[in-house]
Amino acid sequence: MERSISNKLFARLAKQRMQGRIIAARHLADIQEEIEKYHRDGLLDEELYSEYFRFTFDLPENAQECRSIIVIAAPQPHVRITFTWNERQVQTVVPPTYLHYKEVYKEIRDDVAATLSAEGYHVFPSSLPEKTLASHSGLGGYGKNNISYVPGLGSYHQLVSFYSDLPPEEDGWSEAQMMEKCQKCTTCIRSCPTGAIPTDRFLLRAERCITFLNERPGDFPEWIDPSWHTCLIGCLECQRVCPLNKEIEPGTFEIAAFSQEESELILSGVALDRLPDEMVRKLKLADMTRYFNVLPRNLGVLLKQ
Ligand code: B12
Ligand code: SF4
Ligand code: SF4
Repeated sequence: MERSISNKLFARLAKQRMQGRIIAARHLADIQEEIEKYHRDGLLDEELYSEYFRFTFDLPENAQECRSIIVIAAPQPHVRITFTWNERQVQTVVPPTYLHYKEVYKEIRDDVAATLSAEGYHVFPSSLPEKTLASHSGLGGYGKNNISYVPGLGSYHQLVSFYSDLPPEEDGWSEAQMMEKCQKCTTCIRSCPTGAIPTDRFLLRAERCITFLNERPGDFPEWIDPSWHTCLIGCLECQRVCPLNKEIEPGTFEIAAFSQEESELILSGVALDRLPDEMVRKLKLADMTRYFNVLPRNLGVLLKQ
């Protein structure tokens, strides 16, 4: 029997350990209502909402024929960057999904577009809440840490989504599920240094998450203990301790090493275009030029611990 187009697509993605699902585009309104309801009820921090939640729930103008939303999970590695500091080799970690975030998205989009165009269909960019898509499509379940878990990939994956004119074979929509393992587990709640994972509700207190605080410039708030900041950018604590990630081996890329002199230059806050070419090359390799404005602060906290 001939395989359906979506089966062909997902079989192709599976060769790169990716998994995907398709939802009927008519659920766009459900997704919008889900997010907007949390906002109306005052459960989403205003600063975070305006900075980060740049979702668009209208179909793009050239994509009015869209009939489906495709969501894909792609496994991602940890990145290790070493800095020499006072004769010590300080190894810092950048959690999965930071490395080549945009390039990963583009590669998957091009791959999906090529597969679908051979069948006469197209993909269009979307700007949607991707964990919400992953959970309602059945691709993944939520951990209590509000992160999406996919069988075989754990939480160490990047989510990407697109609209498509490919008609969905099924509706593809189901209730969001919490992972079974979470029923009797509170490990992430206990490991979260800031209390961002609540016990009185499911929704993360994202404004307390270290990631929110160390991705943006400025001084850390006074209530933050510097020792809570353990990654060069972002935070791994609630994923690192999670039993659902125990068997998952995302791989660690050793990307770059910086000498004492180079580390000092970063800490000095010098502008990116004033750095030696070799340093810029290494920062690009580690995809850290995007976060160069917060590196002096973030690295400083790690080196001075
Ligand atoms: C804003 C944002 C952030 C903010 C806010 C996070 C948040 N939880 O809202 C900050 C900066 C803090 C952040 C941090 C991180 N982020 Co972020 N972030 C996003 C972004 C842009 C939107 C997230 C979002 O939709 N928030 C809105 C809230 C309302 O949705 P939600 O968190 O899914 O919450 C749902 C549940 O609570 C559910 N719910 C409510 N009650 C109940 C009850 C039950 C029983 C159930 C089952 C569900 C449920 O309803 C809510 C709405 O659907 C997405 C990219 C994208 N376009 O989606 C990446 C994204 C979520 N981030 C990602 C990552 C990797 C991270 C970090 C792990 C990075 C790091 N290592 O530091 C941390 C994780 C922190 C954490 N514990 O969540 C990945 C997640 C991949 C994955 N495996 O899940 C995404 C999808 C980026 C990507 N394309 O891959 N992030
Ligand atoms: S640590 Fe425990 S409660 Fe938290 S996400 Fe993992 S299994 Fe669920
Ligand atoms: S990423 Fe860190 S700060 Fe954010 S919820 Fe997880 S453990 Fe807490």
